[in-house]
Amino acid sequence: MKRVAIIGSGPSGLSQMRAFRSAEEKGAQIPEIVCFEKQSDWGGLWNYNWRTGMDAHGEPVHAGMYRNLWSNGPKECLELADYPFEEHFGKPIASYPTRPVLADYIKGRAEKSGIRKWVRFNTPVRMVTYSEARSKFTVMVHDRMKDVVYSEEFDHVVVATGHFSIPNVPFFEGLDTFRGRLLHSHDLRDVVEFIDQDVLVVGRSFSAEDVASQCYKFGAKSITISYRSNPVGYNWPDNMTEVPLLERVEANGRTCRFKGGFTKDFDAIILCTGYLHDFPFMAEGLRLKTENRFWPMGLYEGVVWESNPKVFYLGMQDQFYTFFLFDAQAWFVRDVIMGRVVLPSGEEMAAHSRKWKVVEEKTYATQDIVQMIWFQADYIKELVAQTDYPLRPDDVEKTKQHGLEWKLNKDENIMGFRDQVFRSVVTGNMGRKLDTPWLTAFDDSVESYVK
Ligand code: FAD
Ligand code: NA7
Repeated sequence: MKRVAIIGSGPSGLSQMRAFRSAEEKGAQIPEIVCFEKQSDWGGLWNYNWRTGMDAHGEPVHAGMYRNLWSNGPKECLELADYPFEEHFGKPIASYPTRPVLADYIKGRAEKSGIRKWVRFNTPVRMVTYSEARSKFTVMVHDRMKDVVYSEEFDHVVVATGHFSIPNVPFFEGLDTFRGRLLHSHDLRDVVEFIDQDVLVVGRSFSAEDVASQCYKFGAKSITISYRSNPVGYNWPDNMTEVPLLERVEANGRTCRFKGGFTKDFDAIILCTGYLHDFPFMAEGLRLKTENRFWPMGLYEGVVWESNPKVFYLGMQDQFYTFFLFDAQAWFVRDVIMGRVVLPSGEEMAAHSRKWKVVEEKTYATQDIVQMIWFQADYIKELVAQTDYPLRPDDVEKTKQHGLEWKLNKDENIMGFRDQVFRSVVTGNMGRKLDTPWLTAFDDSVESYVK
């Protein structure tokens, strides 16, 4: 029987296991599945971890979500097609769930699927190599509970380790002399430490936007967002402002100088400068090397490692869509492994990827997030059309409207967009309006959100 190694049991790894389980439930003979997970539970980034730096075993802490993080996109753009939110919570809920609510939801489907037996927790993967002669992968892992390093052979490897956990930390002149609190957003756990403080947020993407908004919500004195390329551009409240890129921290260890000459003193600097795609456990030749893009190169249909199509990467794209994007990918990967989808030749795969890349680059050139969302929707449509994933291309098409509305809502009120609700393309039902608007809701528990 074929053996498949899945590395990581975050949302992507769970999607992969669910895809195989779903085939099995329909009577198919599936390969043997082994999932290696370095954390002690599944859920990936959605597990809140009070630790920063190293975990209890001395492994880099994977999860970088903070208290009171709410989804930054509508749940109707991530709902798992075979497990609606209504099934999990027993009633409609609002459209921008908190971190604990989303963690509970993804774990709910995994538990229901009975796949825990496939996962070896506390087991980081150290190295994956391929033998042409044997047509097998050797996966070397470290069982941290027994403190034993061992290797096993597999026919396929699915890398689902995410790409938002190794911080990208640029240096700015004088940063090493800064006397306030200095951190990357990966190490942020609670913004209450910034109440009444002057906070500098460096970066202009999703993390910068959300961390800055959280600081405002919880009562920072002022928030300054420093952008490299363009301002984020929302209609920010009065004590929030955008300035060009940080140039240096002055010798007094407090004053920051920005391009164009603006200066201001800060109590804290939060680097929201993104993450690195980093897969040190993949042997050279199997290792994806890319920036955070909607179309990373080298992956046919965004998942098949073109240089060795027995290796797959899940969720490696920049993400507007998430959980059902991972499902769409996982169903496709499953069908390739099970021989239901036949891959074209290497040249054809590369040509197909280049075609998508051209469209992606044109889309980037517009600098229009809605165009990027629609690009990602088109990609998902192409994937689901090739498998029996319950979400159909027409359903995905409908979510494009959600993406557009999401952007318009943010343009209208960046501190109020999370109060809006959307219609599920899975159940056809509207989300339930929030009792307490996001701006004044300080309890992110499942009980409070779902009540
Ligand atoms: P991850 O969730 O990163 O899971 C990867 C898993 O692999 C982890 O469990 C990890 O422990 C394991 N792993 C890593 N290395 C190894 C190894 N060597 N061996 C074994 N196991 C390993 N998405 C949204 O939809 N909405 C949001 O609001 C949202 N907010 C976000 C906020 C932050 C701060 C961040 C960082 C991301 C956010 N995301 C959000 C995006 C997020 O990437 C996805 O929702 C999702 O978690 C990606 O799933 P994944 O399984 O691909 O990766
Ligand atoms: P992103 O989306 O990859 O964005 C990274 C940001 O960091 C982006 O604005 C970059 O600027 C900025 N950046 C990167 N390097 C630098 C340097 N050297 N100087 C200044 N600015 C820099 O990561 P996020 O953390 O925002 O989002 C990742 C996930 O976390 C996402 O799924 C969210 O939902 C939460 P640029 O725009 O390229 O000029």
